[in-house]
Amino acid sequence: MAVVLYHHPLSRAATCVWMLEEVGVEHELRFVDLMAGEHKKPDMISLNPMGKLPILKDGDVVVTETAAIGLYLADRYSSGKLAPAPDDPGRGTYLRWSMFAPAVIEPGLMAKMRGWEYGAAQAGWGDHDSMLIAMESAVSHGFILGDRFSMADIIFGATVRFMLGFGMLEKRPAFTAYVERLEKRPALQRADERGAAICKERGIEQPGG
Ligand SMILES: N[C@@H](CCC(=O)N[C@@H](CS)C(=O)NCC(=O)O)C(=O)O
Repeated sequence: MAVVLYHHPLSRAATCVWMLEEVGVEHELRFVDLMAGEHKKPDMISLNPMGKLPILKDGDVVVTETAAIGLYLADRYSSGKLAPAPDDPGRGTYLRWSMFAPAVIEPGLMAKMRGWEYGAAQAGWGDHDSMLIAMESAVSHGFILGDRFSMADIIFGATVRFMLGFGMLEKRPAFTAYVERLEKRPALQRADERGAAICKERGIEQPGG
């Protein structure tokens, strides 16, 4: 099979399963045992020198970084649908919030949780309150592109969903309503079911499960 996702169900690779389910491309999930340190073995390091999941292989193309995997899959297999075309007026908004998740939300919430001291003007993720207001502005009107669901909603939305689930993000109404909208997606439900089935099969305990 051309498309292979190196996967562990309790990792960001779970988000990539949702991406693959939405895009509808045939693929294989290749289990990497994070607990046994398989992601630090030479064959994995040769694909991702960071020694981290997820890793997507599409033929000879290797893509790491969850957001990049989403943008790649949408452009390659769902252009004009999950990815607005380059000349679509929604393209800028789509890219903006796709990048916001790993560049601002992830470090911003980690900084908050760990009580990091930093200068908000120098740190790319800025101050916490501004970040929350920006996030609300992105999703309070529906999906990132309004009525149109796109890959940006998986990249941004999976981050919001995960951070809410782990109590790292304030439960503001705009965020909880957004996650409710996302959880209606059959592709997300299928991805969750696949993750749960792999956990069951391999005896992996799911948080809260
Ligand atoms: N920036 C990366 C983060 C990847 C990452 O931190 N993956 C975690 C699992 S969710 C991992 O592989 N951790 C194992 C380790 O670093 O040893 C992305 O967005 O994909």
